[in-house]
Amino acid sequence: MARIFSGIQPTGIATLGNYLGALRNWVALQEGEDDCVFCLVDMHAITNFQDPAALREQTRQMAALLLACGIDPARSILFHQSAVSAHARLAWIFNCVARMGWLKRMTQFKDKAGKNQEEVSTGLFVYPNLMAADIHAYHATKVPVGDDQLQHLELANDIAEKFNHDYGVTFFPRIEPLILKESARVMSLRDGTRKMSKSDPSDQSRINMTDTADMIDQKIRKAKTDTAPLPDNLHDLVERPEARNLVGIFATITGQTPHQVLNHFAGSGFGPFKSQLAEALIAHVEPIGARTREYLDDTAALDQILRDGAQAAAAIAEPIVAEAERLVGFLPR
Ligand code: AQP
Repeated sequence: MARIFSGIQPTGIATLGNYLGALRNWVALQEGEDDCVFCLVDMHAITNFQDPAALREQTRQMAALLLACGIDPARSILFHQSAVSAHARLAWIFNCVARMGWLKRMTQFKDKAGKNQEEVSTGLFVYPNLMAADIHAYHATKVPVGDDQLQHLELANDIAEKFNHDYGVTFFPRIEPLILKESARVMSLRDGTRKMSKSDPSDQSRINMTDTADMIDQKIRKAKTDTAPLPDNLHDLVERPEARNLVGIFATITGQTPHQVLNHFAGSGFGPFKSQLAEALIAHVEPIGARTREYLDDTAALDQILRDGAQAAAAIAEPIVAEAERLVGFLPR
């Protein structure tokens, strides 16, 4: 039996992108044989400034949403990262193992910092070291990731290898990415070349998993498209990123292939397609939003689930990180 670790940043309300690309896969993974550890990575979230009250609210909202999606605290560990100090302690050790040159090559840092590299937080720069610590603190060997995180996983393996080499041990295992065949990349409703993001300033760019039926309907109707009818084959969507994105969402949410969707809508304009898409999305998303609100109505119960999760997480991570601290030469705590 292996251990799976995955995290999500409470930087806003989870989007349809987070759901189709990650959360629904997490729910499926907990049905399998492996132990699952799911983490609300609030320490990663503050690499970009977060209003403190909003961060607290978003962390609870994300916990409620994960539960509403089907994460079951009786089967999986669900907690917030800052509640388990082992993450920060191991991240510091990894800050001292990883090399500047390795981090400078991370494309996500370059993308996120853009031309502003002197102004972003040092936390954003060492973010991959904390991510490596998140995983290695549990000796997790399987991590479900999208393509954009593969480079960070390779770095986590490089860090483990250097640690093992420097201290003459075989302590941290190799991590394998879990590339799920169904994992879908969902793009912005305003720009089919940018991914749908919970922190995008435009609410119209995304479907939030707590949006009401009216909001979903309105956002899909206003979603950017073009004037040509839908084609009968995928090749003709290559140059039409917005149309391709909507067809992809339709296919994923209804359990069809994009090809089947096009077979059905070929030659039609976007009107009927969009209304069926909105209908399918509402049927899927609205119950999750309603359950999320129910969990949020009882903050005390929600906080207790997170506290229990943190205790279970610490029971695994503490001895592993204590051993890493011993290996580097720290006196016992
Ligand atoms: N648009 C997307 N399509 C498919 N998968 C996505 N994920 C995020 N956006 C999409 C997947 O969701 C998981 C959790 O992501 P995260 O919160 O840790 O960070 P992120 O990838 O940076 O997600 P966001 O929504 O874009 O957050 P912000 O706006 O805060 O940066 C990951 O598995 C990710 O692949």
